[in-house]
Amino acid sequence: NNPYIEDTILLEKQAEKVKAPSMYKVLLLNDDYTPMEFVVMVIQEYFNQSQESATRIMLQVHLVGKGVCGVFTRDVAATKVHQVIELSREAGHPLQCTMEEA
Ligand code: NFA
Repeated sequence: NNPYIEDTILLEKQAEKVKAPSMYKVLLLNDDYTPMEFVVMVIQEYFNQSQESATRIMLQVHLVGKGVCGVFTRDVAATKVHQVIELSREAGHPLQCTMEEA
């Protein structure tokens, strides 16, 4: 009786596949050697935070052991992790950066 039933079913199957991308937190981990100013600079430059916000995140990492710098799609999060680690190694610091599903 519904002449559009087959098209309707096709559209419903397609719609089921359209979902928001998984989001990932990018975290910095504390260590005993990376200078605080370097961590603040990294957070400002790679996570677009003000000096005040970057300082808050750095202190959270320093005091609690880890802290979230931002939440991104998987590819963007992975790129940030690699960029932060690369810059830290070039600067001779052991700073660790990682990602986990939000
Ligand atoms: N704990 C480091 C220090 O005392 C500072 C630091 C903060 C390192 C956040 C890594 C991440 N110099």
